[in-house]
Amino acid sequence: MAADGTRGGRGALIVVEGLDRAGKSSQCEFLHKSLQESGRSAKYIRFPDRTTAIGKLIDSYLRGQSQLDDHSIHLLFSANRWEIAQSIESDIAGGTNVIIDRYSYSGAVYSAAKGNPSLNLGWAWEPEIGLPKPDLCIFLSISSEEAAKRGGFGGERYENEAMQSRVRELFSSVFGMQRNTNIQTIDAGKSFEEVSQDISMVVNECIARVDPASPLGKLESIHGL
Ligand code: Z5A
Ligand code: MG
Repeated sequence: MAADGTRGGRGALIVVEGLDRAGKSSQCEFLHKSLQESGRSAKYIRFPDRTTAIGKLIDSYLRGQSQLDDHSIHLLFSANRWEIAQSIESDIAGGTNVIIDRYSYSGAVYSAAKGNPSLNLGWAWEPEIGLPKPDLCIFLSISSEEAAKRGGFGGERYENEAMQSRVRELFSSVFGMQRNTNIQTIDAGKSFEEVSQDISMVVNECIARVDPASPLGKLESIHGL
């Protein structure tokens, strides 16, 4: 089955990015269910995928149970994507729409936001080059005031205001420099239903536009990083 429920054709790769508590996971789950209910083949993946051996190292680091050099943990996050890249490509080729909750953009900005002088955005993006390129990247934009209303930070690393405000600036730099990538910013401060309607609109447009004859792209270097 193809992305739009007809025979033949490939699926669409849809990435959802955003700051902490923007609603990425709840919206991805809802989108996944909606696509399936409309008869489309769909899969939901989230990064970090904490179930793999690499993912378990990441989980332990995020919970503060282990310490790792900034570059090492950065490369583990990237390796966690590479270990699943082939299966994403084959799902897409087989006509399944794949929804990804956080991807390379989170990978680059969270590591660069640490302010390590030998780990800037340019360095952080390099290991992402060659990974499957999204047909659509949705950025769920939320103000720190709106995010604060959704409950306090959890106990994980990076869940503090200073880090989040650097992440916000870096997301805007990375997305501002993207050429040839379909990035759609959606106001995630609205009600859940309003946000899901906005998401559904851009996703349906993307799925309708995916050219069955053109294969999934690969992430490229970002000019200016
Ligand atoms: N990280 C990294 O450094 N490098 C990488 O390569 C990757 C990630 C991939 C863990 O990520 C950390 O890893 C993260 C980035 C870093 N660090 N930080 N910060 P994660 O994805 O596992 O984090 P998470 O625990 O899933 O949190 P989250 O993604 O930040 O939350 P969310 O998915 O965006 O939000 P949510 O769980 O869907 O919703 C949050 C709450 O808001 C929940 O109670 C909802 O019911 C509520 N909600 C959702 N939408 C609404 C609306 N519209 N109105 C009101 N309330 C709402
Ligand atoms: Mg989440």
